[in-house]
Amino acid sequence: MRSLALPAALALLSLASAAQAHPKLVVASPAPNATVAKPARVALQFSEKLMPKFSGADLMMTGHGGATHPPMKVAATTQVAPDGRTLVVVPKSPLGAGRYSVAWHVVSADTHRVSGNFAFAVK
Ligand SMILES: [Cu+2]
Repeated sequence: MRSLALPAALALLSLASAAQAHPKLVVASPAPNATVAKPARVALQFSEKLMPKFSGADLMMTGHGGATHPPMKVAATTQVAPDGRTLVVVPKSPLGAGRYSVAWHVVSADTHRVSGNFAFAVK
């Protein structure tokens, strides 16, 4: 029976880890630490479908003109795209040259909450 028990245990283990998968940030545009020309939006694509009600992102300006300043929130709207797994942040007015950070938090369909942040620059 031992030869059967081990594969069964492994199968259970992989089921368990699939059920406990957390949403991961797969790709962001602008990419973390990138310097880009004025982006019309910031898009964050996750590995799992998100619950729109509990998912969002704050866009902050953290510096410009070579100086840093305390994070200033940028007026923007945030939505989950039709694919269900991409957060799209659209600033109300075009982003000026400077440094920005994006602080995101998402809850996936299986109720796991994950948050993170990254920075980018606009030239
Ligand atoms: Cu600034």
